[in-house]
Amino acid sequence: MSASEANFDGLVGPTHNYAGLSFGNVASRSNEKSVANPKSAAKQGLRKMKRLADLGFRQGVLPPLERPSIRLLRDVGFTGDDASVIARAAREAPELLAAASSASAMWTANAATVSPSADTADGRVHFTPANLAAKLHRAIEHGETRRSLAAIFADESRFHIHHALPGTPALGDEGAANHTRFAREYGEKGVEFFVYGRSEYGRGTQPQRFPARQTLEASRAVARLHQLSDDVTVLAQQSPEVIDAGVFHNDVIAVGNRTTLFCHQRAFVDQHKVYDELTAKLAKHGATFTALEVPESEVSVDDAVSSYLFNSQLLSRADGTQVLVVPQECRENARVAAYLDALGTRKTPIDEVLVFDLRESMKNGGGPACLRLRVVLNEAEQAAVNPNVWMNDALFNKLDTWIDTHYRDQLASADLADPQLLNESRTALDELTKLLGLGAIYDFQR
Ligand code: SUG
Repeated sequence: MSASEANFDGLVGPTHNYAGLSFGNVASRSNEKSVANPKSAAKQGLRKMKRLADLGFRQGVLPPLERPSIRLLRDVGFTGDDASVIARAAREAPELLAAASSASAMWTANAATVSPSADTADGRVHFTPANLAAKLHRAIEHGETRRSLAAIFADESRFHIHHALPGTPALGDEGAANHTRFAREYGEKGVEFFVYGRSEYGRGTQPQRFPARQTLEASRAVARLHQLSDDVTVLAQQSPEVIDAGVFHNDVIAVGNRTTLFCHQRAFVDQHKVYDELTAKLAKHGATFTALEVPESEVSVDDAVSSYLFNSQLLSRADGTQVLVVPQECRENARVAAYLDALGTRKTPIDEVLVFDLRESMKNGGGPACLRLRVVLNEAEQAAVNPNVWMNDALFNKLDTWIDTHYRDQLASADLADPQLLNESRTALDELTKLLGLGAIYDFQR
């Protein structure tokens, strides 16, 4: 059956701020405590969705989570009414209040790992929400994420939404940011490529400076849950030295689409063996694998980390040509800009480059690819998705007005102590769930 890839972008939530919560993510740490602009952050993300939808790409939206998370603050011992909980947390544990307030669910590449029905033994689309066990502010996402996925992909005969893996270091899972799916056509059986940073029980090298968030054991568990056979699964280890250079997810150094892998020369351990395995397994499904590898001599790993060249979206147009969606930081790095300009003169699988302003998200280490969850859907599956989440002129206008109504222009770290932020956020989310027809997905609505 014919299928296409839909991208579901996370709508930036009203509490978007810079709290320096992600050790190992260079941008997050270096922008700690700078003043954020939630309204422009949300609009930048929304404009990306709209422009890609206008270009004919299938585009959906995923709602933000309830933040600040009063549940987290109560779980760590703050009591009283909601305003007292926030006031005490602000006084006694501002770092926990910051974790409870992060709008990090916007980076939906970390929401879940998704396997298309063409690859799974039971012929359903499988989703495993990521436990995001490496960081407190992210480890509190998966329960709510699961509820919103279940509200959007509700038909259990077509969609299987698993529970997150146990949230423990041995099973640290960061979702689709460390997963790429290759196939000749989206609707055909393909190869799912899982990239991990370390193994809990195996031997092997580990980064020394920054944490490896994804384990081999977690990747294997997700492949098992999704009923993927060996002939559709390839596992590879991310180079520990690039994790130490700030590549905290594989999607900061590699992106794939259909039969193309666009990546840096230093992305993986035993990189050529990885290509060989992808080539051999894809050949079994009639597909010819191509790696477009960028050498260190043209773009260094540091350039890749600061520009987010590989945190791009590689999208197929209807005629089969491919578009690379990059953040504007790629134009501001001379070597990366030169590489992108040279693409036009070389024979590569990338036919066009589109540049987006995603500055607000980028300052927290989230580029175009972080902001989207890819879901390959055949026609029947597309028809089973909640229709209200598809981006079009009407939804764009509604969301644009909704952002204008509910979002602050600025948010500084001190503002997280303001109990009014919780009320504003709840009012906004309540209206959003009605607008998207999602039912009661938040705790405060129950
Ligand atoms: O998990 N940043 C996110 C960025 C996630 C990017 N996602 C992908 N590469 N797919 C993270 O590190 C920063 C929040 C702060 O510091 O306020 C943060 O969570």
